Amino acid sequence: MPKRLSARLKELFGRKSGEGEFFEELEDLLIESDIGATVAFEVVDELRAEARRAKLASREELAAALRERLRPYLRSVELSLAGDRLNIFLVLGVNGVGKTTTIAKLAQYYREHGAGDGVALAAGDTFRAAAVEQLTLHGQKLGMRVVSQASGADPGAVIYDTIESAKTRGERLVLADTAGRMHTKANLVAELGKVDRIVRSRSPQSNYKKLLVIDATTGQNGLRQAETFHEAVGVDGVLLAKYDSTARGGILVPIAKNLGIGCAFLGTGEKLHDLQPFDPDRYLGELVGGV
Ligand SMILES: Nc1nc2c(ncn2[C@@H]2O[C@H](COP(=O)(O)OP(=O)(O)OP(=O)(O)O)[C@@H](O)[C@H]2O)c(=O)[nH]1
Ligand SMILES: [Mg+2]
Repeated sequence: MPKRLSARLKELFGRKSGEGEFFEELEDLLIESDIGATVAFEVVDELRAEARRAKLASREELAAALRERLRPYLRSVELSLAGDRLNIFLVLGVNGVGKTTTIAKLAQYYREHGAGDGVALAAGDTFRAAAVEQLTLHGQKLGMRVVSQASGADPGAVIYDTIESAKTRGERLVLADTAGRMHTKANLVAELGKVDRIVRSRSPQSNYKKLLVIDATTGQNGLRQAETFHEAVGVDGVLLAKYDSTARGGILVPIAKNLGIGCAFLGTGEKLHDLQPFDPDRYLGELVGGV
């Protein structure tokens, strides 16, 4: 795996390079980390001016200034459970980004943060053959209820069933899986619109959130995915999965800047506890490092 941005910044800051060269390289590194060219240019211009004005000299000062400059571009979303009504989180995203795994992690997280065992998992991916099995297995491990129908069933019907039974049982949270649909296929996006309409019309009082899983290793394409899903159904928050497997991870910046969507969680591995609520300062501390 290529080196993380923080490691490369450390190298750059430690090298004796001329001012012009230094800031150019800094721009390149920021762009390579997925934060987007516009933000990289803006931030480095500001930093260059600030370094001259305030005579920032030490690496620590420059790194702190860089973190401070990037901070306004980050947005976090807190996903706490409403206490007085059913919470419904619909988990979206293209193939293989980590939706089903993330659902299991969310189930574990909310078990410890307000829902107890009152969590139901909806096997809304009726498209891929092994998807129901995969979620059922997670449900067994977690000791949580999974609602499913046969492969090929209408995902809207599965999610509707889950919501109705959760209401009857007084459960707190429904976590609904969906098929990994390619964001270029208009018909699949339309199907998602149908699921969305069903949830909104059948459960208008609920705390309903649509969460988009983005794979941190996919680079700028993540922004395109977010645009497509946001346009199709509206996205309330991003979950950045596989953050442990990438040297980049800056894609949250253009997603927040261009679409105004904040990040709710980082996925940091394949295990149930590998999920962190998103903390922008901690994230910047890791991304940029202290140098
Ligand atoms: N390293 C790492 N791997 C992850 C993370 N989240 C998911 N994965 C892995 O990514 C792979 C795909 O995960 P799934 O949860 O099946 O992805 P999905 O989006 O449900 O896939 P489809 O249903 O096929 O669209 C699995 O091997 C997971 O273990 C993460 O945060 N870190
Ligand atoms: Mg899946």
